[in-house]
Amino acid sequence: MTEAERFVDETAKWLMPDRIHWCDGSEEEDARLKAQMLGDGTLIKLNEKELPNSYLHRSDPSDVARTEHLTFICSEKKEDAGPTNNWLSPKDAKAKADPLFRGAMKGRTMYVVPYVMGPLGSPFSKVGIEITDSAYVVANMRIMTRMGKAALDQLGSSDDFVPGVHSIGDLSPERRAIMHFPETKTIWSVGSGYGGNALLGKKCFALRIASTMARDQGWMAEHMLILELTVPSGEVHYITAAFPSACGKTNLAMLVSPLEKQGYKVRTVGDDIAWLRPGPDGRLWAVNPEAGFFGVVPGTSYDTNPNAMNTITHDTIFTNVAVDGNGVPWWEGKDKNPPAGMIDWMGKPWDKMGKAAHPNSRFTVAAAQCPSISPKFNDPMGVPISAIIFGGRRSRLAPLVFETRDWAHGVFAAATMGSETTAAATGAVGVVRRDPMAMLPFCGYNMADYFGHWLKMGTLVKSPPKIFHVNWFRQNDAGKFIWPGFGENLRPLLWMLDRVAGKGDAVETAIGAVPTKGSLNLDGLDMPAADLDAVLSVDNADWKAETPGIREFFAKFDGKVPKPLVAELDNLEKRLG
Ligand code: GTP
Ligand code: SPV
Ligand code: MN
Repeated sequence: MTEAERFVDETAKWLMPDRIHWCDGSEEEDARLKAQMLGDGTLIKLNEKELPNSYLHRSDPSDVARTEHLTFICSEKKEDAGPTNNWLSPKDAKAKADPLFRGAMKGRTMYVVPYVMGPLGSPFSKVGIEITDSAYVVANMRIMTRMGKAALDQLGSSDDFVPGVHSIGDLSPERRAIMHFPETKTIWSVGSGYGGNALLGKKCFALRIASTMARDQGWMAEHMLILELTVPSGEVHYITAAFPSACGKTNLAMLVSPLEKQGYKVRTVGDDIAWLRPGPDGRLWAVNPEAGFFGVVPGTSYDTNPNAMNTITHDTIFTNVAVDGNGVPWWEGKDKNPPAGMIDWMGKPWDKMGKAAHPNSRFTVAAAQCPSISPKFNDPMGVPISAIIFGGRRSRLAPLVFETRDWAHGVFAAATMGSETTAAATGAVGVVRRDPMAMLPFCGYNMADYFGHWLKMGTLVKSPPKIFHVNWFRQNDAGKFIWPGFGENLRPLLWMLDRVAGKGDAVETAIGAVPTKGSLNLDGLDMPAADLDAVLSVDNADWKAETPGIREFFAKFDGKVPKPLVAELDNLEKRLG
């Protein structure tokens, strides 16, 4: 018996399914599961002519986003989870989970989903096995990972895989828990069928568990997109960017260059997660561990993200969007004309009072369908990184872009970044919180140690990338976004590449170097000078008001925050006067 078979055997004794099905990932299997889900109402067929082989899933209305308050790091010591994670001892976690899992699959089928995170055959890819009772999860995992036979082939008789146990339970938030055991590299999730709670390869494995592996093995697992930018000389650069959930990663990764005619071309390597490691050439290299996109639907349109629109024209699973009388999905921001006779995301006739689509409605689609996918997407070695970007949603304060002074200052800017909360997690929306590296909900260990790991990585990589910070979301007094965003975000990227090459003008400010107005390529962009001033401005008084919150955040870690970062804060306060 292999370790995988033993894991399945033991889990079956615990969850007591009526049937066990090992997923092979084939088209026949996928078609069979979809037919079954159409039969039991889990899926609704969309207009076959408009969107071939595409489906709508309506999740339970209480199960529409990640639930961070029900997500736990279960390490032996509380200190290893740190003050930013919910902690349970493994013993208490097991005691809590056992009644939720025992017999949970009676009358159900237990699906065994072997999957690979990372390109097949890559020395950097890793195998997971998710056990689930949700056919919807299986269909999503087939898109989001390299799933089925290919994964079992890669695993062979090895015992090196991350076991995950998932049951939708009764979908009640009272009996929901997403548990991670970093010491045994195990994931248990019960009571939710949604996204990051249930597709265990994504946030649970590729970020929370992988971040602990990365700490131990000298690499990094990050909430980052990977973008390829070709410049007129033909030179190709790769850039990663970490923004919190629903803050623009998918959109930046798929941006359509407004300067394509001048030879600036953008391609997509990844839109949510990057695994980075030092390469033999002294640079930092990245792979996208995922095979698909689980993207935010609202706001996606032919104006904002044509590449996404052209990706989701077929073979797509939509979750919690609205649908018109012809079986064509609709969402806020798709176009200005909501069709008549629309059914909202909960399956009721849309009353036009509430949202037609849930703000965290999503598309699941294979990366291979994306017109802008990079030829390097499946490259087992990944791509070398020229620049790292951090950013968030700040209606005030943060300028469009700034460059940090060096690696330690960049790590400080990332570790202290703030962002307004979004609908990607349950809870209040629009509240500023500190979200270090956009990893607050995804770091599998004490974030003070994680900051230390970041600092250490700067020494393991001979020429570490420059670190920048961006904010596409600054608003004017009327509450309108000042910067046009989307495709125009190429312009700050070009300034960054200039800076990496030792070119490009900048003004030194207390927080870092901001472009001079003349140093941004604004060719073809009609933007009032006053708006440009506003979006590039750094207000020392506003930043001064920000630092006590940063100090308070650091204080949570009981003196564990690495000294170089505390020194950076002292220096920032000095520069602010
Ligand atoms: P997750 O998948 O949750 O990690 O989100 P993400 O970081 O990939 O965010 P995404 O690109 O899906 O964008 C989230 C929302 O922000 C969407 O409604 C977008 O339309 C909007 N958005 C993205 N980029 C910009 C931008 O440059 N300007 C403005 N104003 N909105 C943007
Ligand atoms: C996020 O919330 O950052 C997502 C969606 O990418 S989920 O898969 O639910 O985590
Ligand atoms: Mn994300």
